[in-house]
Amino acid sequence: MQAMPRVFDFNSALVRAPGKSVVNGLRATEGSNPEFEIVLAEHQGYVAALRTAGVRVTVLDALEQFPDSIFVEDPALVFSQAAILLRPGAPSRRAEAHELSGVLAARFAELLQLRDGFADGGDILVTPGRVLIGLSARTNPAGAADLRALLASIGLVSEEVETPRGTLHLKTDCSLIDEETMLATEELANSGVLDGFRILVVSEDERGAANALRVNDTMFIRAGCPRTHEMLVAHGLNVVPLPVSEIAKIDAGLSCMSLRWFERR
Ligand code: CIR
Repeated sequence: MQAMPRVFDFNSALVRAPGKSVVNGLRATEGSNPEFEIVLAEHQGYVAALRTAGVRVTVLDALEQFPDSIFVEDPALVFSQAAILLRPGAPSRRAEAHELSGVLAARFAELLQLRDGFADGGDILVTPGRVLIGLSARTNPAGAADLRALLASIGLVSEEVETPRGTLHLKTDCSLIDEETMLATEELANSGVLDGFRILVVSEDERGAANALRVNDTMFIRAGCPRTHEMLVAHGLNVVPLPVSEIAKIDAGLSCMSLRWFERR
């Protein structure tokens, strides 16, 4: 009999190539624009790394009219049994969900759709026991309530939590490392949101490392975070750093560039 996949076991992923407009992606603070060529190289490195980790990756065409559409994690949620089209909280991103509908309908037995409020996939953290939904500037109570009903309809228990104020998404500040352990910023670790999990806290100068990505037996972290790297190796993980300094200029990290699921073949 086949073993049940763990929540971080994935054999399939969707990503979207960046368009040149990615340099105009949303960002919370002023700063230098990312360079398109470097974003592209970072994206290609990310895709190659997912493939090396055992994932079959489909690369969707760039959408110039949506600068942030490279961040496919936000407009949808995917599970083995179903996909859910979300309603991203940023007006410029709202139609990105529609752009995914055909692709998801072709791959998932069931395609559900958020009808009320707003929710970004970056606020949704899937853990073994329950799905955490972070309330944020992008995910509001109406969206969270509708999403909870949709998740319940496919057999998933969920819970609303608070994304730290001023933080873009819940997963900007935390990532699942294994069934019992989270990587998190100190602020989130102290908030109580992750109670019940063992928490490895990133140092203040490596805050950005909290958005990491566990895929099968590989733990991807952003390059240039030696303390986090060391801490995760000490935890027994196979750690692979990936450069994301350009996409970080538009407030993004590792989880946001893919939709990942375990397809039962
Ligand atoms: C945005 O503000 O929507 C994009 N510039 C960044 C989205 C990052 N998404 C994520 O971490 N899930």
